[in-house]
Amino acid sequence: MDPSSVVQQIKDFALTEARMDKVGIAGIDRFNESPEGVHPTDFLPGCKSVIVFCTRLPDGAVNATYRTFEDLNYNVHGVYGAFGYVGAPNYNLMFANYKISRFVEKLTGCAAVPEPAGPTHGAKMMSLRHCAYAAGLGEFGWSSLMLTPEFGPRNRFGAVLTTAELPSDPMYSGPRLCDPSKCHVCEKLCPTGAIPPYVPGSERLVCSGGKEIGYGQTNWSKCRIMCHGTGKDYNESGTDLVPQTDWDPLNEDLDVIGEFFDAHPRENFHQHSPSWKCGNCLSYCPVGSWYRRFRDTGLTSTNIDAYIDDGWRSPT
Ligand code: B12
Ligand code: SF4
Ligand code: SF4
Repeated sequence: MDPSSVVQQIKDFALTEARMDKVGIAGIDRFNESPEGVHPTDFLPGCKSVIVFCTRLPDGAVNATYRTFEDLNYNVHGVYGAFGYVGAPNYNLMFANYKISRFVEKLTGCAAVPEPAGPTHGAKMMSLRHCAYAAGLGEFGWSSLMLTPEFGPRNRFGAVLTTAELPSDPMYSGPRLCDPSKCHVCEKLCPTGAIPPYVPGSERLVCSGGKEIGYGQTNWSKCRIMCHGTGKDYNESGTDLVPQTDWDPLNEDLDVIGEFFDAHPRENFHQHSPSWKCGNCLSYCPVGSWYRRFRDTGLTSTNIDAYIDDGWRSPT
């Protein structure tokens, strides 16, 4: 069968039957720089292509983070957990993965492996943001999130690995989406300081498809303090699980998170512990029509321009 017709059928299926918002393909050579253990062939021997897709987060789900941080209405944050993070988006991706992998197997006769989309499904995972970059869906932002021109960071990714050899999509070649020398929104609005200030030369460099890009070295322990809901406003412990003064925790300082949420599974929403209790870097990033979607609609009253130099505007 003509490879371009196979690709077209797979993409049409992903965008219609599987209801994804974007799809791209990365040939196996795009993963030449994957670390050992998370290369696609570690998951599927003989893997030749990775089909990567995303589901856009509804603006109404993103609204829940504004209500939490701007109105201090912590109860609303469950809406973000359910419809912006671990609930609907992960399950939407899980079913899309399943459908697309079955379609690819039927169409090509080759093996197709659905990759889990989030921690809900356990096990070691490939890095889906690197998969999305490799498939040309967008570029990394300083926050380390993957930005698509259409939705900025407000999308979640899924991937299907296959032994079918499919032509790669071009790498993203539009205007640079993020300029951390001018935009400091994610750094300044990160409540734990997990996202460092931009310092030239401090970025983590990655390369795929001959295109190198750098992004900030986010401190995951600091990020987890917020995402896992350790603050007393975010769980029923009555106290901060990790002292608010401990802004540079070691992994063992965070063990208490697992212990608390193991004992309070009601608060976890099908996960080992919640991981949706923040999301500011995702919600306030200007890329992806932020002003039109969120400022002009009145969903947020935060003046992100206070954290942008020289009137910089994202190209999308
Ligand atoms: C665990 C996890 C977390 C943890 C820890 C984060 C971490 N990266 O360790 C916590 C809870 C803190 C977290 C927070 C958030 N997360 Co999270 N998280 C994940 C998860 C489930 C696994 C990440 C992981 O450990 N990957 C495995 C390691 C190997 O990958 P890595 O660290 O990215 O890769 C490193 C290397 O191995 C190497 N590498 C790996 N593969 C490759 C390939 C190539 C080609 C190259 C060159 C290099 C390379 O480069 C990296 C640098 O060392 C992913 C889903 C997934 N499977 O990707 C979502 C995921 C990264 N999270 C996501 C989101 C949305 C969030 C939050 C916004 C959640 C929220 N509260 O709203 C925050 C954002 C924080 C931020 N600034 O990025 C989305 C990101 C979407 C996007 N637009 O980019 C993902 C992709 C889930 C999804 N299905 O879309 N998350
Ligand atoms: S908030 Fe600004 S610096 Fe951060 S990722 Fe988005 S565009 Fe880049
Ligand atoms: S999710 Fe919150 S704590 Fe984590 S990096 Fe983003 S803004 Fe910072």
